[in-house]
Amino acid sequence: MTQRTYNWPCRDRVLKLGERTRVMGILNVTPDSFSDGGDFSDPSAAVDRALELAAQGADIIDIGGESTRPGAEPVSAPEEIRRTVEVIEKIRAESEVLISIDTMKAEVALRALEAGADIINDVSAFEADDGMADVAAQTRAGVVLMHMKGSPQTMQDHPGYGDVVAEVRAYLEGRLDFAARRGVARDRMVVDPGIGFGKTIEHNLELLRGLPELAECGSPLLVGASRKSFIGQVLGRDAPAERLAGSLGVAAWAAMHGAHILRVHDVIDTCDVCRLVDTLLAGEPSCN
Ligand code: HH2
Repeated sequence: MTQRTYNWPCRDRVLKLGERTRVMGILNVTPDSFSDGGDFSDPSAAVDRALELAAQGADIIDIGGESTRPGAEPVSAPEEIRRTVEVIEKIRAESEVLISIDTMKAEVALRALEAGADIINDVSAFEADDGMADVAAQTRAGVVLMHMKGSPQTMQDHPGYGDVVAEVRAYLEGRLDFAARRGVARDRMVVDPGIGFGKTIEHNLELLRGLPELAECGSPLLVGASRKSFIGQVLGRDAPAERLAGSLGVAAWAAMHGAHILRVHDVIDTCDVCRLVDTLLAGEPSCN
C-alpha cells in the first residue's frame, strides 16, 4: 500500500513521515523491563546505548523509566525522574537525535522535555494523568497516544473485544479528539494500537492485519511489537532475545501495511528491513 505522508512537528523539529519508515530505538532505564531490564540502569551505560542506537540509524530514542510489562510494579514520579532526566540531559548534550519520554506522568514528561526531550510517548493516551494534555499543549511536544485495555497491572486478565480493530480505532479517534479539545494540535499526534497491552495473541494478530484500517484514522501510525510475547507464542521462543527473526518479520509486515514508525530493540536489523521494504514500495532506492 502507498504510505500517506505527514510532517510531524515535535517542539522545534519536524520529522517527515511516510517517505521512509522511521525507527524508534528502545532504551529502558529500568531494573525490570521485559527484554532489556537492568541492562542500562547505570546512566553512563544508558547514554552510551542511546548514542549507539542513534549511530545505528534510530530516528528517535524512546526512554522509559517505568516498565509497563504485564504485572509490573508502578514507580513514583521522583524515581522515574531520577532514572530518566540525567540520561536525557547527557544525550542531548552529545546528540541531536529526537528523544521521546515513555511515561504516563505529566510531571515526568515536563521534566524530560525541559531536559531536552521532543516527544511524549504515553501508553495511557493521556488517561492516567489529567495534567498530561496540558504539558503536551504548552510544550508543543510531539505526542504518541497508545491504546491499552486496563492498566499494566490488570490488562492481561482475560481481555475481550467484539471487533478489536474497530474498537481500537474508535478509542484512538476519541483520544485524538480529547487531546485536540485540550489544545494539542492534531498534526503533533501519532497513534499506536498498543500491541500486547490488554490483548490476546489473536487480538495482536488481528490488529497487525488491521493496520491499513487503523491508518485511516488520519494520523500517523506507530507500532511496537519488538520481541513481544505473541511473537514468542507463535514461534515457540520463550526468551525475548530469541525473537529477533520474528520481530523483523512483523517489522516488514507493519512497514508494508501502514506503519510510519516502528518501536524496536534491534535497530540495525530493523533499519535494514525498512530500507528493503521502503525500496520495494517506492520502486526506487531509498536513502538514509
Ligand atoms: N511497548 C512498551 C512500552 N512502551 N510505547 C508505545 N508507544 N508502544 C508500545 O508498543 C510500547 C510502548 C513495552 O515494551 P518495553 O518498553 O520493551 O518493555 P517494558 O514495558 O517492560 O519496559
